[in-house]
Amino acid sequence: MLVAAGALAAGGALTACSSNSSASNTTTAPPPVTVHLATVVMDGGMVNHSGWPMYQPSDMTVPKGATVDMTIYSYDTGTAPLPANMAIYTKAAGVTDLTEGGQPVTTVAASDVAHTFTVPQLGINVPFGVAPTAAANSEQKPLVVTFTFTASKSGTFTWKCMAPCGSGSDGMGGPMATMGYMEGTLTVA
Ligand SMILES: [Cu+2]
Repeated sequence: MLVAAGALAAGGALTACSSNSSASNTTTAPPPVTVHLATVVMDGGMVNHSGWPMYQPSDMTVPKGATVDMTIYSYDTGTAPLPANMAIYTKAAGVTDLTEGGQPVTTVAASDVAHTFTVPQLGINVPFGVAPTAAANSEQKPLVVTFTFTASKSGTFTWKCMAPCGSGSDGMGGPMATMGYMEGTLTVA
């Protein structure tokens, strides 16, 4: 009501309305689309599969050309430090406005990394740390990771975690080598 009254007062009611979403007779390009995407990282205990942290969902689809506002809610409290030869994955890449726990982030110290969300073919890398320590007798809260990217290339791309959070001597086995756990697909269509 306030908006309508203001627009009328300004003598611009029709202009204000047509700028919202209805078709314009002077433009043929579709309006930019923003979509929201969310996934949750659970530790193995939460999915009854000890030692097998999991992204859920692990297969995601976004429209081509969309601006994707993505949120990762990570409940994992354990680190998986990146080794020196993987140091590149400590730096955020291919995304803007990365925040973790409400703070702007560009790099996560290798020793603090819990997981990454990495889409090699799209140049996207998002490292993040552990979930906040829960007070006694209170439920675990997630680390909230937010960022934005543009899905400009169509296809089905494999995303993966680059932090050695899995099994085996190098931490790259088990969930790190299994689709639906520490890897999955991002489809741009
Ligand atoms: Cu991981």
